[in-house]
Amino acid sequence: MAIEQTFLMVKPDGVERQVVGDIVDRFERRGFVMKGAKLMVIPKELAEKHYAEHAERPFFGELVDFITSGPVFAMVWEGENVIKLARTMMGATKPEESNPGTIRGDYATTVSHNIIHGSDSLASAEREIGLFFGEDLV
Ligand code: DGI
Repeated sequence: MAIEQTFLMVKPDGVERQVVGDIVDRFERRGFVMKGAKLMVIPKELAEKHYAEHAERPFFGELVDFITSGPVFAMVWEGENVIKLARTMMGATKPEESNPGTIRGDYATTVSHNIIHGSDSLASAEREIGLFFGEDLV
């Protein structure tokens, strides 16, 4: 398995609840390496590009409003199989399916305010890292 990079982001609810440190700690303990990080408020245009695949969904407006509602902590993490393993550590999108011990299973009870975003494929990881960090990685 090749070394990969993925884009992870603590959403506004996670920043507000002060779980950034715990989330960073989980990925560090697992053995992944942080390659970029920034606290930022996402401009609406960037949010719409980031979530473009959901543009036709009924919850798109709500999704963009939420993700731009306060600071997020955007990160790039590197390691073997990190895209898939980070998704496992995040837990499922639906709260009734996210197991205790996962980030969402420990902190989230709703599908919309679910603490963390993580790329779901190599193509999305490359696209999202480009959108948020460009070449700006260590
Ligand atoms: O990759 P995920 O974040 O696990 O899930 P996704 O790509 O299917 O959806 C992206 C985000 O959109 C998700 O984290 C929360 C939001 N979302 C997904 N399904 C629903 C939703 N928001 C609302 N309000 N209702 C939904 O059914």
